Amino acid sequence: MIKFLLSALIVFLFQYDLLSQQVNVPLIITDGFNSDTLRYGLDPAATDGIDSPLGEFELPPVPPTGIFDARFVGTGIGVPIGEGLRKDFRTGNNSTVGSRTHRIQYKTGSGTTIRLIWQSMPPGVSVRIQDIIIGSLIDTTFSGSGNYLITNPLGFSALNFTVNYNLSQPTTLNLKLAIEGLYNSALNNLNIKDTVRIYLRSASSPYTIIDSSKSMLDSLSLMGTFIFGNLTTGNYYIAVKHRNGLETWSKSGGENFIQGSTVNYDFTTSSAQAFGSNMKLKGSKYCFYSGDNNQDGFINATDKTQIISRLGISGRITEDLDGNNFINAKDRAIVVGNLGINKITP
Ligand SMILES: [Ca+2]
Ligand SMILES: [Ca+2]
Repeated sequence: MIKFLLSALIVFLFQYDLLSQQVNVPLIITDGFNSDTLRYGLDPAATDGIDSPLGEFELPPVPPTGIFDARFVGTGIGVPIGEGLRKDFRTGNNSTVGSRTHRIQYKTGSGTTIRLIWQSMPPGVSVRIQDIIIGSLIDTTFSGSGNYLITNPLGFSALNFTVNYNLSQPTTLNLKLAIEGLYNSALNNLNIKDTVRIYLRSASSPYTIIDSSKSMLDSLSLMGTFIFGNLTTGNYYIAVKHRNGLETWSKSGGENFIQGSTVNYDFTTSSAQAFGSNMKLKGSKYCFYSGDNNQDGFINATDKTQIISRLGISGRITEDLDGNNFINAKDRAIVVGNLGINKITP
């Protein structure tokens, strides 16, 4: 029973943490005899002031000489936290990119030095500590696990404590598409696994490229997973490039991407899934046109000539439109069937 309650509690805490999107980082401060754990971080509900719902509370005044103390203070940085806090959270969440400035203040009890100890800081979080006199007598940045010794805590009794958060969460696109030449309609698969590159482009003119990602299409599922690290929430066109496929964009208006979450898009279900309905039905699947061998957005005589010049050659080369590792009349027939087809974009 106790075991069950414990695991239920762990599940609850884990989920709560995910839901709250809170970032909570400990910092141990010790004089070698006594120590305190301060906590800093981000919470969507936090303010610069004292947030009692998050467990922040104002400490009593600093104790007299000879008694150890460590706290966050607001002096000199314009933060309204009274006598100070052990826990100092600021507005943000687990995808924040930016910095937050705190100030730590400490004094020894029985010891003569102060040591800062940090362990397993979250990836993407780093802290710069600087003296408050000129900012360069102590100036060091830390992350991960480690510690820092202040040998003269009377001279340096407080430090500016700037936390840099670079927590942007990657966004995932699960994309399904078929490329005409590679698609085998009888088996409903691709003859080979092949690489495609996705450009996410702004949904409004001039349709700037915001991010790109390369991945392999699975030959059985016709799917690839693409990870984007640079995009913020918004509407984007999914523009697809393949070594001999005609560049094809997703349907008019763009798709909504929420940073850190997953988008699914299937080009194969309807010609309307492509901008300008620029796809070809093969069997039951709508496919990207094959044959833009020089990737200029036109399937024309130049692409045909490129195939003819390589007839009879073996290997994994651009002009092998059907992916059988050989350039022959079948590849030529595909490009001939598509002559005059051009890419269509907004
Ligand atoms: Ca071309
Ligand atoms: Ca071939």
